[in-house]
Amino acid sequence: MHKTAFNKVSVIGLGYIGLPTAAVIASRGIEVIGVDVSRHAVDTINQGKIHIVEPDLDMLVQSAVTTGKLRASTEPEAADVFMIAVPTPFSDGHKPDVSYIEAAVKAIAPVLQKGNLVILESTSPVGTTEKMSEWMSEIRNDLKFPHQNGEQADIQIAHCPERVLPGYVIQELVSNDRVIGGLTPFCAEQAKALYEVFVKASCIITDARTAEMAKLTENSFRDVNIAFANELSIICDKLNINVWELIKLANRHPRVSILKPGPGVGGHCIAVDPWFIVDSAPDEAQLIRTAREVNDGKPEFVLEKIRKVAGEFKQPKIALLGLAFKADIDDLRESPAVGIAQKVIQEACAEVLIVEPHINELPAKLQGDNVKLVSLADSLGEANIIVTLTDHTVFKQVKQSVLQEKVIIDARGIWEKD
Ligand code: SAJ
Repeated sequence: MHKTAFNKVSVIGLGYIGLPTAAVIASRGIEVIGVDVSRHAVDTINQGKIHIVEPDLDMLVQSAVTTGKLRASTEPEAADVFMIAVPTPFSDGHKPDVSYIEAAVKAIAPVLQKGNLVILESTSPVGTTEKMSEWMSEIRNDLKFPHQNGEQADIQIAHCPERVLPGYVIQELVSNDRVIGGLTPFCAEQAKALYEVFVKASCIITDARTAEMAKLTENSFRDVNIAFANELSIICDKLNINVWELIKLANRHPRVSILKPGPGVGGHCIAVDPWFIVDSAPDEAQLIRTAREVNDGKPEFVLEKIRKVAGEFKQPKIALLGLAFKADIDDLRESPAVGIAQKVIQEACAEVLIVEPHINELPAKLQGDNVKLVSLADSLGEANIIVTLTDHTVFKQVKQSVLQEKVIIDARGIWEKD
């Protein structure tokens, strides 16, 4: 057994998880080298700047780069620890796509040395950590890996799923408990020692498969609960009941805590991860699959409302407030708001004014003759129909008097009276 030193940590993938993790570890005085395939990301970070929006991350990266503790590169190099934080999307038919993990693992394999620790942070289908061990052993048959050699392995491998909430990443990286699953108990112990360098909460050890499933379970739990709220909103619409008031009243029960309905579930996590469970157990995961379908169906419900209202105007001008998948971030990934906007534009049922304070230009798929990106003030002045798709704080601050003459579809319930 080779105890791992933590003098140099390499973080593979400098996105929403990898970059904050790299910067936090560097802030503890450890040398960190961040690796990403994007030249733009690498160059931006090496200038002490960031290519994503996340509160407080800019300051942290700037100080880590200035003190020389963090630098970025497009090429992996030798280190004591490798942390993999690359995307795990799904491909057609909601099949998990672990090709980015495979590519990352194959890229680091040539620089691995005896005693190294490799940690998978990316949310992954059950069995991926074992596969990582196999992929690396195919390239490095001079080294012993845990899937073949157990505690006698030269390389330790563990899964520690990231579980930080976008918008609160810096805080939650330090304050959230971590679940650490090793391919062997020694792998888990080594990974735990690393996380204890920067995590203030508990680091709990288990095996890799349970850690993989724990992460998928957390996000599926949330998806199922959001689906409940979304289904309620559709039922209430049919029964002519204000769902927001209903939820507020039901939540006064000491054991009821219903989440918020919305225009659907977005982001790269909750809208994706439950499918990994469905893929592993298609016949058994019935509730989890249905929840996904309910949430994926919600944008069409909002669209139907928009079409109906637009049909009542001679010259409908619709303001769509928000494209990001949730409040106060710039992330448009898997955003139901983007899908809704795209359909409204394509169907050309109105002139469309999009308000998204966190972007400077509309994504290509939302460009067209009948659409423009405008300020909140302009949209409120010009539009006759206003649809809330993201609950950004600035939208919540709009004075009710400004909305009086407008038709409102408040899919986020941001203007509901308390
Ligand atoms: N949403 C609702 N109603 C709600 C709560 C959320 O419609 O009551 C929507 C949001 O608007 C958004 C989507 O759900 O479109 C997901 O947002 P979120 O805030 O629930 O979660 P994410 O995707 O930003 O982050 C989740 C977190 N997981 C859990 O809370 C269990 C986070 O801790 C994970 O680290 C992250 O997924 C991840 O990376 O897996």
